[in-house]
Amino acid sequence: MRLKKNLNPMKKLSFLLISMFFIACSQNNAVKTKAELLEVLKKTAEKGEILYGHQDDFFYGHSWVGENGRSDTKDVCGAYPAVLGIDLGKIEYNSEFSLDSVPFAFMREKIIEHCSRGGIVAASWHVDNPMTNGNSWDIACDTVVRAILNETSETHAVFMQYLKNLSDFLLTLKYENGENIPLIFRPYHENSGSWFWWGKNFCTENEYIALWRLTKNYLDARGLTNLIYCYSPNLGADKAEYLSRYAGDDFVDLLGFDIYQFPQKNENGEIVDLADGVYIENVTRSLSFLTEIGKEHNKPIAFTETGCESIPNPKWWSETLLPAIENFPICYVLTWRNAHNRPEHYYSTFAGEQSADDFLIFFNNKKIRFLE
Ligand code: BMA
Repeated sequence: MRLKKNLNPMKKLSFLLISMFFIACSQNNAVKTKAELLEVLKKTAEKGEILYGHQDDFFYGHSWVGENGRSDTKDVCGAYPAVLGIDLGKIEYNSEFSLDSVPFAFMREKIIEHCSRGGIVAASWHVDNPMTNGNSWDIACDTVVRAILNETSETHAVFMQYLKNLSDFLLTLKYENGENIPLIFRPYHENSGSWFWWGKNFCTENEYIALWRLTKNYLDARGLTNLIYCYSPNLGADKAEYLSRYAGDDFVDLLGFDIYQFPQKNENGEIVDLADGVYIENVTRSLSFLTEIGKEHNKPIAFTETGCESIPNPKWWSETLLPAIENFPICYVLTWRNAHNRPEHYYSTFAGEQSADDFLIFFNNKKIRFLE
């Protein structure tokens, strides 16, 4: 910082003090501990507010990649999302790039920047299959979780190395003062479906729970006590199904749901039914019983992933998403990523996109909060 030469010493001193005060205030926005982050999530819901989140928002967008400071969300409404979704897939090999080609060094930089400004990060982990070396979607074998739990197996050894590499990365996410950044960690998601190797048809309830506990115990032992563990099955039938693979109140801090909208298409790939009604019904039914579970277990709740690919309804934000969520005490809603290399694969708006004007209605709704 350079001080103006013509200021007298007293003025210089007050200028310095005022600047230090503002710098301190801006750093004070940062959420410092796990307890503080939990409090922020709970308070947000109590105030009737919902934080907006977007996956990979700072890393790339619909038609750009790796531009420092850019965000599809900000391009449209002038603000960054409050919650940055990230995915740690491929960190298990200590790779340079994530499964969606994000350099982990850039990811780290953006996480630190976002959290230092008071933002929140929610991390999913599309971890590869430790038995087959296939990806998360490799479901050829239905004994992967069992093998991980068998301490004498090769798969167990491989998976423990995956956890080590994951934790090595997480341990580098620190504020300038060296303290670990509190993060939402959302592993083994959509487990009530059967498309990931940890899915419902590929492990028993007890095996899934044991995998979850093994993970938390390992990360705790590595000093990662700053993580908010988020359990997020896919669209659910009822409370009993939701809780059947719940690892317990000591192992989970935040309860979530992933629910997407799938328009019906004809044989030519044309949409014949947007399925807005089915989506709203699915979301309201699931969030209703999630609200009850949250109260019963004294845990905050969130809508951890959602969207409708290519947003075919230009009024989706105000006429579909908002009515589906506005009456529930969810602390955040997160829309999935806008891929830069698959033109149809986007779940949030971007400059020039057909729902951009409607997104502004959503943005201006006083319940929905962005990074301030
Ligand atoms: C899926 C798709 C994939 C992506 C994965 C992990 O839903 O978006 O293209 O690799 O999530 O981010």
